[in-house]
Amino acid sequence: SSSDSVVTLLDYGAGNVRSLRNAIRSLGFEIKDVQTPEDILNANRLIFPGVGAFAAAMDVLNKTGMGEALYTYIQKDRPFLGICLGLQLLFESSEENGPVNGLGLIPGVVGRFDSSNGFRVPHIGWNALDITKDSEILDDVGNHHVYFVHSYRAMPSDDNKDWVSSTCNYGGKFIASIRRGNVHAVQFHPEKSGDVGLSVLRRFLDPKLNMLKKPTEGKASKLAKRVIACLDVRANDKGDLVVTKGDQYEVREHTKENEVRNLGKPVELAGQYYKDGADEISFLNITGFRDFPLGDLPMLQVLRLTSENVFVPLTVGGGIRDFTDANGRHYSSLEVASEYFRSGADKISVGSDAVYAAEGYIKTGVKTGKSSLEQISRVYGNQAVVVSIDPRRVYLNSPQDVEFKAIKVTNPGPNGEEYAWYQCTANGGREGRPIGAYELAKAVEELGAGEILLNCIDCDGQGKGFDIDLIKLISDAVSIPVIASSGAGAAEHFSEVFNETNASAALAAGIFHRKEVPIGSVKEHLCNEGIEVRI
Ligand code: 1PR
Repeated sequence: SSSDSVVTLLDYGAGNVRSLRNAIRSLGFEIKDVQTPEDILNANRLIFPGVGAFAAAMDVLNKTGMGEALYTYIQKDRPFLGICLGLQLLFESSEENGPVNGLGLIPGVVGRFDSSNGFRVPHIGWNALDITKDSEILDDVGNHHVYFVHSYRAMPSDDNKDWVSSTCNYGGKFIASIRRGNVHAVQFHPEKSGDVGLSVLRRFLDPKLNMLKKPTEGKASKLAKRVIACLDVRANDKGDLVVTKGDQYEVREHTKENEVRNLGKPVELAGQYYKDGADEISFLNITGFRDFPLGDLPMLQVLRLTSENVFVPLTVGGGIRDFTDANGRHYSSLEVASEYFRSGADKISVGSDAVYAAEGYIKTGVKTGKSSLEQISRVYGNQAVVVSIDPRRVYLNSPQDVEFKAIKVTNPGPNGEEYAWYQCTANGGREGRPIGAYELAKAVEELGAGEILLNCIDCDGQGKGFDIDLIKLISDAVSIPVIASSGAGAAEHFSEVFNETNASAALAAGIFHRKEVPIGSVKEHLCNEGIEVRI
């Protein structure tokens, strides 16, 4: 193969680079992995997808001599594309676990987003950019949205204005991309930004495309509300992995055979939803609480195959916990999560184990550092850790009837009860726990969750709309993004949840699987209602 079709990749092994590899391959390029600092100096084009925490990344770069090689390579104006942390590391320093020195090529300090004025941190989701300078690789971006996921950012200033090629607004302007000569870096994830993201990679990989000049323009948007398709996955009685869907979490047909409802094949459906415009796809292995996921290799295979063709974020949940197998081999929840990340997941979702961790934390007030949430967020960052809450509504005559947070409900209960609390469950709704959704949400935010997937067993599969009371309660209680889930039955339910609560995203399963309302119609409806979405 000609050297033009080879790109060098600097992957120091700290996270999921599988999607980027898949994206590069899907564009017809081959990857050469950096093994030594010389490989950097000898590269024709180099991509540096920074993953993990700033300090840890700098540590590796310094210890291996890669940092010095990178510095020289970029100083010589060799073709370079940094992604996410790969942009941040070019700056002088970062406040992330620091201050920690960066490569010092670009003036400025990388700081944390300020969540005090209602902006949720991490910044997760789709934004359009203010393109301020001709940057070639952004030429197809225009007013399209691209996908961000980060808690830290660099800000534009007089000192770095020669570098900045686009900015974005999230509680203040931050740098979305830089460009000087052959050196490019982007804060967003092109490998997770659908077709538009692939075009950014393509233009970097094949500079001949840039001779076909187009005017570059783009106007920054608000953070778009996300529409997420969810696939509940489990083995049916024949042992095949199927997408299933419950009614209030009951996934078996009401027939004599009592078979598991089968709504399609996971990889196929995920591919379809990507084409239909889903902003994100979640897989929940709903029997993960009883089957050990690393024993459940088909799920890893589903992720591997899906990530070959799906270039939006993938979340996977089910069974993430410490585990000892039949042979006495112990696996930490971090090992389980790592296997999911390696197989193509961008985020993992923890259900039952988060309930136990939150209960323990509330009881003792002590963070042990040992819970799955703490372990995984320490290594992969809290933007990679979702907590899935499975609450059930319990009506009350008076909020004083329980020790948990109760609210006045919009629709009174069957006996005229005016209040309710939302009791958390574990093991897919099978086990009611002594903790409310409100208490759980606040506790897991402190333990390292970066996002909450908020289900509601009462509404699941009913198609009557989201539980607005619950979603309002939780999205006002935390400063991390909340995904509203359970009950979508019409496009109007999506605008309702975004107009009436502070949810950042809305997730649905049944209406998409049954092809009642396509994702495109949901987006169109939201757009007509004046709600920012990625089209
Ligand atoms: O506890 O860490 O092993 O994780 C198990 C995961 O599996 C949890 O995230 C839990 O929500 C999920 N789960 C367990 N049992 C079921 C079940 O249905 N029997 N599914 C289940 C949860 C709920 C939503 C669903 C929405 C939207 N599924 O994900 O997709 O309610 O549905 P709709 O739009 O059709 O109303 P752990």
